[in-house]
Amino acid sequence: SHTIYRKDYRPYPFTIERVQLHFALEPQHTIVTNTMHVIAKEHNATMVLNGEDIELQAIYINGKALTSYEYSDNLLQFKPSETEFDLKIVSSCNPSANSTLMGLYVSGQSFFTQCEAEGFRRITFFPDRPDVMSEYIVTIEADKKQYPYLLSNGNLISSQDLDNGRHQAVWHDPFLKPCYLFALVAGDFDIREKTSHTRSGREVLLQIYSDKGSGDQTLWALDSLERSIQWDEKRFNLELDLDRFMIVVTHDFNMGAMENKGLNIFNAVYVLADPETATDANYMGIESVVGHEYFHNWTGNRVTCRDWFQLSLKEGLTVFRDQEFSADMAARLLPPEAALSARTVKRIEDVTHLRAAQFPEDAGPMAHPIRPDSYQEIGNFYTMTVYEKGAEVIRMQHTLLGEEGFQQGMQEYFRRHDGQAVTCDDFVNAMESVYKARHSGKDFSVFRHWYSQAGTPTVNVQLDYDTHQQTASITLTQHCDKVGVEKLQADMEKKPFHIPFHIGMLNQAGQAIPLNIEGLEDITPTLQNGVLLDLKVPSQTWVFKGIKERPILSLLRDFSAPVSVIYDYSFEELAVLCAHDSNPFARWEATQELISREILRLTQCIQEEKSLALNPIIHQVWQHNLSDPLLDAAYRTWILALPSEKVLLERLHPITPLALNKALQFVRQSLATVHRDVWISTYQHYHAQEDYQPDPISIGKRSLKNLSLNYLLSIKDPEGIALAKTQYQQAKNMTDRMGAISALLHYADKADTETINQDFYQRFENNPLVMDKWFALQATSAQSVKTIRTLMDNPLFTLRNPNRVRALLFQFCMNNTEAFHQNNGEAYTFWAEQVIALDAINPEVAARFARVMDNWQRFAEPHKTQMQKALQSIAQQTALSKNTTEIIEKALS
Ligand code: B3K
Ligand code: ZN
Repeated sequence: SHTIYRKDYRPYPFTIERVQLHFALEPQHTIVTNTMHVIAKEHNATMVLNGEDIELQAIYINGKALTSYEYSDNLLQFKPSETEFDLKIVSSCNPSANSTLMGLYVSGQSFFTQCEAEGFRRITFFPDRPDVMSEYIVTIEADKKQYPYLLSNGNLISSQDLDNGRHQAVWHDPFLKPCYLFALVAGDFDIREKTSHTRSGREVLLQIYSDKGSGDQTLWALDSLERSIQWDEKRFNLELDLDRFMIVVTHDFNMGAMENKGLNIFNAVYVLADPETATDANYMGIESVVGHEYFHNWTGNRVTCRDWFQLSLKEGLTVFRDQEFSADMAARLLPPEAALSARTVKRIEDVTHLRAAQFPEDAGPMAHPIRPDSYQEIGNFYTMTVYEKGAEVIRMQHTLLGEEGFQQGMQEYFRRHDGQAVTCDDFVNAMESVYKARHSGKDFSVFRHWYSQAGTPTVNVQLDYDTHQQTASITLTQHCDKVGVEKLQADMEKKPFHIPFHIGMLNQAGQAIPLNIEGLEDITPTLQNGVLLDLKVPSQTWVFKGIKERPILSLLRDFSAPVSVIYDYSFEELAVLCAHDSNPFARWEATQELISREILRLTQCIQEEKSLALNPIIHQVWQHNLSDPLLDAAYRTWILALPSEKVLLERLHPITPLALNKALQFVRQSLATVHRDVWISTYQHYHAQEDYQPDPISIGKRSLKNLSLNYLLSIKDPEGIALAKTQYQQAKNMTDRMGAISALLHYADKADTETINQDFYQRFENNPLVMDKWFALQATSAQSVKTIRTLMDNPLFTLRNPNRVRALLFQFCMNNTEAFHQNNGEAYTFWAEQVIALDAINPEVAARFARVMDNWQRFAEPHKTQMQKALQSIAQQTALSKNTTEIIEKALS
């Protein structure tokens, strides 16, 4: 397959000042007339336009038919004889046959578009690259009865009725934009709207369009949008630049949502919510994605990417912004202690997500720097690395600069680049200019390696305590192996990363030790009794004076850098941190580290068929944290929960999924048995029937209650089962209902769950988002592939709807260890079959699904060989998409 390299970037030799689009919409045959005003920037250049899956009807230059052009391999090329001209291209497409959900497609009864990254070429011929920015005027013409609403970016200029029951609308977007931000929607919708005022007093119209009958489920999304607007004004000094901001819902969408200028298009799961059908996690997801897409209006749209290698410029930065938005919203109105706890819970969630999904990516065949150097298919690079690790790299700059310095850097970035298509380097340059001014010329030259190198660095920590001198010397040593494509570059030498490493020290009684240090210039001001060590070289030692006893180290507080820490803790030291660390993030981390070590040890015991017993220190820690009155429910849930199975799998060499799963079950059951009465009383304490509110305090109570239920059901405790059944039946909100049914389906016997499982189905049969939850529950609790095949025969299942595919197939293959990794390898064959079937329908989603086997080489036998065979059976297919080909090729290389 064809590889594209970052180093090959060349500017486009033409400016396309203005694009006038005319759409004559028909589901099976839409005609697009595209008139571009073009100005040549170079003498004698060839004009190259992309076009894919569309039929070329005619080309005109200044009204005269053009006959001398070349058209092959999805490229239309010609040499214009003039330097400034109107180029008109007429083409047609078939939106109802478009199952890729890229370009113009039909979902339900409506038309939608998705252009990022390279979907605009499926609508019309155009230089489909983000550095070609134009003004758009869009005319949409369609049947009025079927499509009463005709939407595009910017402002509505006019609308009028036409003959034959048709009508048209004309939209104008005053801001220059790349074509990936173009959007069109046509259909019939419920609308919820409100007018709001920006900080400078401008009136703006905020609207949410959703399928008929769902308008009463858009309140939370609309409020989230208004909060996003206000937050961006307050925290980032950025104001909405449009008079009108629209969100439209679709049920068929390849991902979460899309930030098209003024016309965001959203997967229904990130808009529709009411207490009966949406969980707390859904509410939080909506707030975060509505925020994310809105924040793109500045970070992505006003300043966009020069080329797709720069994707993290907008995505890493915008994820960082949405994480901070969610944290600020969670902490809002709370007293300082509770606010810190709420922010920490958000941080724990984000870090867990990073470790569970990005760390494996960074250790596998698809590993790439946050700014990749090459790709075959850009659709495959909307990754955890570009997004979530990208956000960590922005967060480190925030840590190094402080909030005030970071905001100064942002202002400088917009001062330099507003209205431009730029690079990650441009962003770092703006931040660096502030850093240099504030830190006497220190620069970001080492920091930039985060953009050019892949892999998760390890930081080895060594403590040397000198009793006589009362000094504690801390030595940090970093290391990062070559990963992914780096391994193929023989001459590449990995350079050190710039790692801001936040630490604290505790004495043996668990009290914080105030830190004094030699060589103060390497240290930023004190953070909650801790310090930030600025590691920029392979290895460095810091000496702390006046330390009266051997300290217990609290390391990488708040996860100040995306690294793995190696330090030889004793169980006793970890137990002190688990109970006393004043940094709540580090305290949670200690609980996870303690129990992870134990789970990994037990996994080994299972492999060796030894008997199992849980270290009593674990029970002491859980006992302490179950009853510590200072902890709020949300935070307590996290420090009493077991680590993510995915995070644990990463620590096994080789990966033995079934043994790990057994060890996890053993630990869960052991904690459930020993603390059984406390789980019951905790459940009862937090099980209040209040009116549903998605605020962090109420969410925390529900999560601790549902965690208790899970522990209790893991040992099939009869009282626990009864509580779960009652909770299901009396539930007034989906969080309670899901908490109960999920615990029952995953742990109880079938006889105890069948009625409830059927009740859930019948109750919500007509709600696709809730049926996705039902399919996901079946997928994660299924015992075998056979069950999944039966579910695929259910009339509500279809491979054409990405949400349904994610609910059933992704969930089974990614979140059901026991059934997916059965020793007979049957599920791997099933997976390969489904990748192939899905690839013929939707390559972007299929390629994502194909990544299930990314780290097959690290699995133990018999898994490894079986997985390889499954991968090979896909590789042998002749008509595989570019997307899936890249994933499979890399996995097998
Ligand atoms: N920018 C979009 C990504 C769309 C990519 C589709 N292949 C969503 C987001 O990050 O906000
Ligand atoms: Zn984004």
